[in-house]
Amino acid sequence: MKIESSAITDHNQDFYSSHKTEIDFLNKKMDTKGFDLEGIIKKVIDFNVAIPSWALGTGGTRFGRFPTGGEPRNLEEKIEDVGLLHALNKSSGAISLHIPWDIPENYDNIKSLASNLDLKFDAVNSNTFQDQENQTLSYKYGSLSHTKKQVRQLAIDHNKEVIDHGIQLGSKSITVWLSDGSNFPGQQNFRKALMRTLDSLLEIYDHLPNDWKVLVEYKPFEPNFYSTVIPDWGTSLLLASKLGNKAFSLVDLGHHLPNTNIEQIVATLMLEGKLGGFHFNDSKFADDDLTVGVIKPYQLFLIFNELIYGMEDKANYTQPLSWMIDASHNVKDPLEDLIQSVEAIKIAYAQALLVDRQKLEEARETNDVVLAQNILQDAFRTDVRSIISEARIRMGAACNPVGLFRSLKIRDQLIKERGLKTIATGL
Ligand SMILES: [Mn+2]
Repeated sequence: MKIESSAITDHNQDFYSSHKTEIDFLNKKMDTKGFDLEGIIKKVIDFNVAIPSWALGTGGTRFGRFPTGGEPRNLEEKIEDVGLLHALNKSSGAISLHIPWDIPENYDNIKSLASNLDLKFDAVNSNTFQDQENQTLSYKYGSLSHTKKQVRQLAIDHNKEVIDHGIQLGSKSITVWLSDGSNFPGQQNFRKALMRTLDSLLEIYDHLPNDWKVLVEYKPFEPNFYSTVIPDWGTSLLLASKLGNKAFSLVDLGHHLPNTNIEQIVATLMLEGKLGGFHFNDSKFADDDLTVGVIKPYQLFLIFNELIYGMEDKANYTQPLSWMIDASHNVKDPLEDLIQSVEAIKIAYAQALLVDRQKLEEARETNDVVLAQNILQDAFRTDVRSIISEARIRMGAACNPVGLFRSLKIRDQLIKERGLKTIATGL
């Protein structure tokens, strides 16, 4: 299905007068504080977040799965769903594919479908955390770190193949997340496993085109519960540094132990010019795949505060980060959930743009702890939703995307088109 632009215009008309009151009020307030609201609106407009193909279907847990209905059955329908999202919010203009779940049958058809919906292809993702049908060697005991050379070679070749698919589609990066690790003390030689992983990554790195990046993702536990080969940002940075200047670390918010100071990790990686990508989600405990900003919005704001420092540091920020949502959980309509996630990201970004950095720096230099805290919280407690709405209106997106999604009965239409019992590839 397609959303007509007239549906969006009509929808926005209903919001316009109340929105105008709110944005005018905020504009006056920010003006007296010396902020350029216009510049902030432009930055919010320019901020796009890629949607992963696996977030378009209802996620499951190891206990079960409760599909929503009308879920995309193939790559074409996944792209159509991202097209719907992008039509509603004009901020989800890229899709991130997962190979082998999303191997295109015809590159040209897939590319023209995407470009008709104003979508690009973000990072491609490899998968060596499960065995594929007819796979003769198993990843049960690891992939790029496996003790057997033949298994490592299978995983290396797979990653090269993922890069080749990405080249055809116009992607510029590959994200490597390994589930490799061990479940029991003694099972794995840490040193050998890390060295084997580096050797494997070097082979993959050699296959990268010049204008490509490899993003090395880390995770402290799960599916392995004693150790993972790339558990933390230190190991990721170590590997990325050894690989070369086309290799970067990728921070996934859910891939940290509780209470980790993620904003400090962001600050350090960006100072080193080694942060390449970002996966947004939220969690109460670990990799919970919850909607961005639903549990820890202040942390998200603090992370954006550091991301802005990083992006403004022109000497070390030489190429744009890959921004992506990485979440897939099991009770909401996946499209409504993604709309909420993109909104939460933009809110945190806009709030962080309202930090008075000069005053904050002065407070820090004079060790005025109270003032420093107040400056940050003053920005965090500003209601910036009218900025997000203003950005949406200017881009031709819906003022209230979830509201329009519901009033147009998009899920009902998708169920009518695709059926109630549909399962996306890979889920
Ligand atoms: Mn991730």
